Amino acid sequence: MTLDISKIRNDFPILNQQVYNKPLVYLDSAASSQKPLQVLKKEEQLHLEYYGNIHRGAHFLADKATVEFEGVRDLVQDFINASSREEIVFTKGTTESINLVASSFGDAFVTEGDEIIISEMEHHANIVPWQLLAQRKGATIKVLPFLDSGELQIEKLDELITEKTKLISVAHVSNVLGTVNPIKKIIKQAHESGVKVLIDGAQAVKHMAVDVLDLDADFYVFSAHKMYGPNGVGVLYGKKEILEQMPPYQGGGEMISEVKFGGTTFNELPYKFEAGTPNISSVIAFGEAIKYLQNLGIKEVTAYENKLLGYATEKLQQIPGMIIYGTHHCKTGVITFNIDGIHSFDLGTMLDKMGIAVRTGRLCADPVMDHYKVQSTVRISFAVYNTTEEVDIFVEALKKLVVMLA
Ligand code: C6P
Repeated sequence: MTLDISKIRNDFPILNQQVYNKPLVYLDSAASSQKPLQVLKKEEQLHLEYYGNIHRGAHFLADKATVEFEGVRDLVQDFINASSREEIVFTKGTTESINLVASSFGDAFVTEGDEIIISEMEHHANIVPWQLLAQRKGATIKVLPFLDSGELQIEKLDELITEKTKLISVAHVSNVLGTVNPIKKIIKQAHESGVKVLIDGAQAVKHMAVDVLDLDADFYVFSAHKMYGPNGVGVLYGKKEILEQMPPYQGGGEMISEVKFGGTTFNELPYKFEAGTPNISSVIAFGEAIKYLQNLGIKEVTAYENKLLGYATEKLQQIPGMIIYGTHHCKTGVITFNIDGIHSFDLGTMLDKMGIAVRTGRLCADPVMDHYKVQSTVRISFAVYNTTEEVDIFVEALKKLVVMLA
């Protein structure tokens, strides 16, 4: 079944506007995607009809909100094919999910002299929490490098994994290079040495089907706001037997079973990791984002976005001075580039004035910038609502800017 993109665009009224008297072309969905009406309406409906604090109320509103909230946990479980709903922990986002694991798994399992492997293409959110853990515990961070094409050098894992390795944490898809990493292979190899693996799926979940059981991932984390959901919500998937052995991340209401001044017992999974009142309205609206993607059909979405990526790549390669970072054939979602002799910030600012929203800068991935010895880049990123016509508008704008600024 092919997707009806103009029908899809009707679900995103924000796209149908002019900025600086130019039709908006939104090419920044890797930073945050826009939200369909279904998501926006759900949040409004909750506040108009049945808002109440969850898990605590002895009244109709609280009960209804609780049922809806817990229903979204089931939707997430189904969406990533987890074996049980207890394995789905709601967080603020990918960043908090990684911090939770670094803190809690780190406390339980990482000791002085241990090693954690991350890759050279990680977002800062998948670097800094491990550095903080390493500092606390006297552990070491080792880095799996990538080739200029954007391909991870996974053959180097053999020499990187030692008997001291406790965890490998790697992106499913790079937010700069777009590379889709061979995570199933990485996980298999890690498990052969008894090493656990966390997958940062922030840039993957809206583009492709994710099956945590098939991957055998120990942890898989992502944010709702990059997959048509509200901001302020993320997911930590963790295998039940590992989560059970991990201590709580934060203390407070909800995460306890019984509190005495002499000592506290903790709640069962997943509540042990959900201290305090969660982001009730955003979680409930997130359910609509998952349904939205499922109704479109994730396979159709993948195929359409890959077509867009191929189309845009081919057009961009024809622009003189174009340098694309990340040219691996297994790629999705983003194109990061510079044009020889033109500053990326100038391009970004001028594109904005032409109605085209892109991201510029270091993309929260300093090591990737260092790899290519660049200070800054321009990135375009796609979602299912983008069109080849928008790519044409962007490419024509870029051609004009090359003439103006070079
Ligand atoms: N990348 C980008 O423009 P949060 O902020 O917690 O929702 O996601 C953090 C994060 C973690 N991992 C990867 C691979 C990411 O891409 C991001 C967020 C955005 O590339 C904002 S910096």
